[in-house]
Amino acid sequence: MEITTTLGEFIVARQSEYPDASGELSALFSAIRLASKIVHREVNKAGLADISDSVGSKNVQGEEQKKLDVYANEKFKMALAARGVVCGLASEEEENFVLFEEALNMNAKYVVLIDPLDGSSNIDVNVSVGTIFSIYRRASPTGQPVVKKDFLQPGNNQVAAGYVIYGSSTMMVFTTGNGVNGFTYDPSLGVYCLSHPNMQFPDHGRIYSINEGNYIRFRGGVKKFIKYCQEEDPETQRPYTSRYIGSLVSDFHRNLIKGGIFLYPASSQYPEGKLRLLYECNPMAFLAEQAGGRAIVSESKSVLDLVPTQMHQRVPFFVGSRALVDKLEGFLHDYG
Ligand code: P6P
Repeated sequence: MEITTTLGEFIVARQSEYPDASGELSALFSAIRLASKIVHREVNKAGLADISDSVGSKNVQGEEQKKLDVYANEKFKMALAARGVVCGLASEEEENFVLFEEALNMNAKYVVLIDPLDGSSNIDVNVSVGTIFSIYRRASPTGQPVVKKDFLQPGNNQVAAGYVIYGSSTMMVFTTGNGVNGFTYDPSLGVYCLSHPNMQFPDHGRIYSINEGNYIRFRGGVKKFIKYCQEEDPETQRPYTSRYIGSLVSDFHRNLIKGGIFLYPASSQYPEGKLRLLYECNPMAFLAEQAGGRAIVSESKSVLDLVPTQMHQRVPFFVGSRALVDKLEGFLHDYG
């Protein structure tokens, strides 16, 4: 790949569009970029090192922690603390939010919420995984320790959000509220290069992504939508194609490029839904809307409008091409 624009050049060039031209957000992105390169290196040799095993502990979700989960969490935490531009962090791997107590950090204006390695159960079978991040300005005054309300902000308050997908290539896809851009990592040069400028969800699509093994546990509207996708109708190019990787970042990324809808509904197994609002649904919803798509938790309720109440709150999640989310919404309205 010839060098187009590196991530660093892109951020500097567009710094003038950031609400904070002082370069703090640029430094924050630099920390995320560095940590992602370290995680990329470890993910790509997981099969060789004994790093993909479980550590024998469970996270606050009660999920088995993989060594890479813990490793990725530590690397992002260290990189973000070191730059002095983040005053606190919330993570899927941390029960409570983490204070960055260095004086420099206490005066920092940003908080970061992160799923350091989403889909990590797939590492043992060599399926792509990802990091998801979400950035807010702190809600409480600078110069004092962050408090819970700094993290329980509605998704509409996000300053920036993105993901890193560790797949056949490693890519960083992010938004600062001015559209979505994708950068592919070139390990031989150690830089991310702009490869997918101005990413947009196709208005329509033929892919639906849902764990159909849970069909019997879904409510009527979701069941009706699944059957709609499976009906024969050449005019609307149905039946659609079912594609489900079981790694949110991978399913989202494919649908962003090809068009489609991802669904993780509430069910009898997960009455509130499985995915976490703060560091999975909100950042992906911000990206989706910036890319011309939609993200809802239920009929006419946008993910980004929700005011969170808990750090690890789960919500139903429907995200993707506008026409497909609209269609699903109709079934949720008619059938619940
Ligand atoms: P299920 C991975 O564990 C994850 O949090 C998301 O990345 C993924 O979309 C979802 O769970 C898969 O869940 O129940 O279908 O295995």
